[in-house]
Amino acid sequence: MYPWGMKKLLLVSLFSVVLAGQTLAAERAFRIYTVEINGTKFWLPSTLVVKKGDKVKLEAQTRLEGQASVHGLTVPDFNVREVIDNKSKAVEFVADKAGIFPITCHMHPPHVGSQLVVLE
Ligand SMILES: [Cu+2]
Repeated sequence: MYPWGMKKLLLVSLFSVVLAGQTLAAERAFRIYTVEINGTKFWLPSTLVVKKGDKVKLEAQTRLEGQASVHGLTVPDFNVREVIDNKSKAVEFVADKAGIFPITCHMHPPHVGSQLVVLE
């Protein structure tokens, strides 16, 4: 019922509307360090903010000496569980759900490391 040119135009328009509704996933890279201040260890920066669907690339390293230099980097909601020492280690995952998620140390449970904020 539509001429071929009109059908093509309709298809292109429809495709554009679908694409405009999508937020393209990006790659978010962070360099994070464990530091200790007055006996409390935590990750810096303490809050990482990304968008849902982003690939999160962390370069994690502790800035502590000797035995105390080894800590866990755990983001249970994204199945991340790594042991980090004072050499840089790459950790990658896709933030496929929105919310506020704790980042902790699985080796020393009382640590409250930091948080990942995934925006919708
Ligand atoms: Cu720890």
